[in-house]
Amino acid sequence: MAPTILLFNPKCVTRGKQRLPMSLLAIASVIDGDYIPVFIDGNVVDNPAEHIIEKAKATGAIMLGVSTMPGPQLMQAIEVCRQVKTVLPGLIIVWGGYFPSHHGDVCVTSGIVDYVIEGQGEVAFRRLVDTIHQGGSLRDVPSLIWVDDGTVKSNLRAPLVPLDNLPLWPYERLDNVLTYRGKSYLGNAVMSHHTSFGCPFACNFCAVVRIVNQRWLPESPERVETVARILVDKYGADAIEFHDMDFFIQEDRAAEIAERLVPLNINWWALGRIDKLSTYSDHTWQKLKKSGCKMIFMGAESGSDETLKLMNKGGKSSTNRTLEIARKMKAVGIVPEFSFVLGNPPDPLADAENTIHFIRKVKDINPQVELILYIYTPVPHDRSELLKAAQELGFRFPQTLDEWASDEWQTFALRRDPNTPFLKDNVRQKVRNFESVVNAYYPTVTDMRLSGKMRTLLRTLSGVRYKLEWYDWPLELKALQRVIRYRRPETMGF
Ligand code: B12
Repeated sequence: MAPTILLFNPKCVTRGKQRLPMSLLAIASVIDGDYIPVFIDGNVVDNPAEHIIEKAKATGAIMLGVSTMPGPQLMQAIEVCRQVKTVLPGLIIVWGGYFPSHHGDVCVTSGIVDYVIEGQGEVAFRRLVDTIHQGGSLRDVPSLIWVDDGTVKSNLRAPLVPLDNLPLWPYERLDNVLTYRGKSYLGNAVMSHHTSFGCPFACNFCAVVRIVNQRWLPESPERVETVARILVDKYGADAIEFHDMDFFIQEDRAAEIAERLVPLNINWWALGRIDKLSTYSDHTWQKLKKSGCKMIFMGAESGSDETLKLMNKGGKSSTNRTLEIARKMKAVGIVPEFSFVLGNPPDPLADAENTIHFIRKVKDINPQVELILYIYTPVPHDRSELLKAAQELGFRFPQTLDEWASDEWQTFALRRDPNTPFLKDNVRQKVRNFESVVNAYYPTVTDMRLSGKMRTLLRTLSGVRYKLEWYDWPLELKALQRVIRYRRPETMGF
């Protein structure tokens, strides 16, 4: 009988909004067959620690793999792994994903995580599992971080593997794949996929840089079609969210994927860069539209060309291109979703005010533009001028997992109130007040529960404020948004 490997996706969404645990599906794909991957999803079960302990006892599993992003997911990862370690100290706990890839030493010195795999996980995880089960030296497991004789050791990263060389994800190993079909603006059975890994750029605020070091590994259009057909034909998806860091890096690839998606008759959403998309031909835009592309998420980041430079946004990024793409997409009929990072050092207040002003211009051009407003939140990044500036102003990352689990660092991870020493309360307040007014004046198209009447009420109530640029104390709007439970796409997805 093949040995069992337990895989845990800690809770990161409200019940009913769970997405396929893509990170764990990816690492399960390379062990499936020789080992039996068993998934436990904290978004689906109420007491994951109990489930893990029961399953470990029932199957004799000796390893638990955990995928961890910063934020609430990290909280549950810590809680559950601590409980599991207390009951089953012999169960080897391996963490991978965004948080451990950035803070591996904090994880392996916590007493609850035995190993961390940094970056792309498939090859390294397979090697670790074989080493644990069949013997061998930990020194030969690439991308591994662990503690040996009281000191933290780390091995060189595994070479990146092209995605077409990896097995398809074993959806059938999930307890019930249909649990991962959601309802949204896109459709009634929305599922997700990731058609590429990484990003060739090195923006100073971005967590992806450390994971792949400016590489982008795309699946071929054929493979994307194969996966989309599995989701549609086998699991009944009527829409797909493509969560890649950048789906649109190659125009010919995006155009071919669009052509291949046409017969599937689905809606879809993906992420891309403004400078890349602004060079796409009209012909390609028409293909995207025809294939069901409803909305594209883009990092517009700032209303200042200077700040874009400071962010090392790279390519041909500029505020003019942001305005251009807003105009272009209005004509094509695909909704742009722009995220902005406000409150950047060295002068967070001036930075926030400038970008707020710019957002008004964007909305004048295309009122449908969806907005996601983040506050600058440092990530470990070897070459980041922004991080250096933040550190000079007193910023430092937590040194222990328990500190990361504190309320203060939870809000940091959500990038809404990062509590950074240089960010004065007035900046955060300014951004949040503006957000309440602009979201009331232009209610999101993605909230299917908002009736026409509700939209009119929000717009009427906020009209004077928006026109006069009077954002302070929008208590009446905040109260109304609370009553109607206005959805914020940046924390809830759509
Ligand atoms: C899907 C997703 C989500 C989903 C969660 C899906 C789930 N797990 O159930 C949702 C929408 C809920 C979500 C929420 C958040 N997310 Co999120 N999310 C992503 C996204 C788009 C894709 C992740 C993914 O599945 N990738 C596909 C897989 C195949 O790649 P991967 O995860 O990197 O996994 C590989 C390796 O990392 C490694 N690996 C991963 N896990 C494991 C585990 C083991 C044991 C091993 C060995 C290896 C391993 O191997 C895998 C295969 O190579 C990423 C951005 C991105 N495109 O990567 C952001 C991202 C991870 N999220 C991020 C953040 C910050 C959040 C939030 C905390 C905050 C926010 N405001 O967005 C919220 C949390 C909300 C909450 N309540 O907890 C950031 C993390 C930033 C950072 N500093 O590290 C990212 C990078 C987005 C970004 N560009 O900033 N997210």
